[in-house]
Amino acid sequence: MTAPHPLLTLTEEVADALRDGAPVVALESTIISHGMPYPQNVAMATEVEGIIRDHGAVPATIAVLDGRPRVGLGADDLELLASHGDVTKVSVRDLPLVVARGTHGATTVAATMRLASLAGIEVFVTGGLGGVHRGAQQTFDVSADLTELGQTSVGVVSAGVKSILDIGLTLETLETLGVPVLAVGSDEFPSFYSRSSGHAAPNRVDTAAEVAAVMRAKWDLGLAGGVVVANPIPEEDEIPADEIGLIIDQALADMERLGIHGKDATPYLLGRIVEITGGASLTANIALVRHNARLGAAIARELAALA
Ligand code: PSU
Ligand code: MN
Repeated sequence: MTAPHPLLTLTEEVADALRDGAPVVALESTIISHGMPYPQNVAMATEVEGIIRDHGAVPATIAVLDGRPRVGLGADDLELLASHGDVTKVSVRDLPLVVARGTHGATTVAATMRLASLAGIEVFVTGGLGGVHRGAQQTFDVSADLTELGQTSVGVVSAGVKSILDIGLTLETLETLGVPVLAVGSDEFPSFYSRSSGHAAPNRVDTAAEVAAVMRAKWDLGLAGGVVVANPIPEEDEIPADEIGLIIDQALADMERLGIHGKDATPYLLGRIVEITGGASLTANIALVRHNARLGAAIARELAALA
């Protein structure tokens, strides 16, 4: 591979793995700093790195620390991201700001994809993707995660799209952007807390090898951009769609009443849903990330075997 970008700092472990063509899995940091409460967030981040190692890949959690984009973090870094009050939520448009100012940033799916790609990492595991927000016809609130999926060549493993978003419009936008959407072991596109969403999956796959083959074929064809791998939450961990639906409606109504919008919308909604469910949504969220980590490591191994 070519040398990673000079502005990036890779750990030796990640740099060695990439040089050797060994499996590497990127992880985001907004989920740590703005997606879950402390201390469950740092426990989740640490555990997920362990799961990826146990499944034969090297984890590379990505964030900006003191203005430096970092690929691969240590325990102190994860603790800082989880507990420090002053970590900016960084999507692609925010990257230049935190780098120029020398501050800390937790990267979203979009910014993590971009930094992973600059480092030469092809597989990225997260919980949920950003997408087209409900009411986007008025607010224009469409996550930059979708823009990035349209142009940056990384496969992203998630549990689908939460129904705080408009799932149908999100799937339409992914189609427009030329992004393959693969649901794993399901004919339905999953909705994060629930296995169902009421939307058919654009494509079904049943193995990590199939996912890796689609990713390789896309990029071998010269088609830049991501692949969405939607991995339904395990049955024993899911919150039924009708149950979580009412809670999401309440959280959305609370957000509207408080006038919260823009980049604060997703973090507010996630926090409010944890509050209303008395922590049950957090338990489900952690379970699905674990499940995604196992799949992501398997996909990275299959990709490495194809090379
Ligand atoms: N969904 C989650 N947890 C998260 C996020 C989404 O269940 O932490 C984060 C991800 O980092 C995602 C970001 O990229 O929110 C999307 O934010 P926005 O809608 O502002 O683009
Ligand atoms: Mn937004």
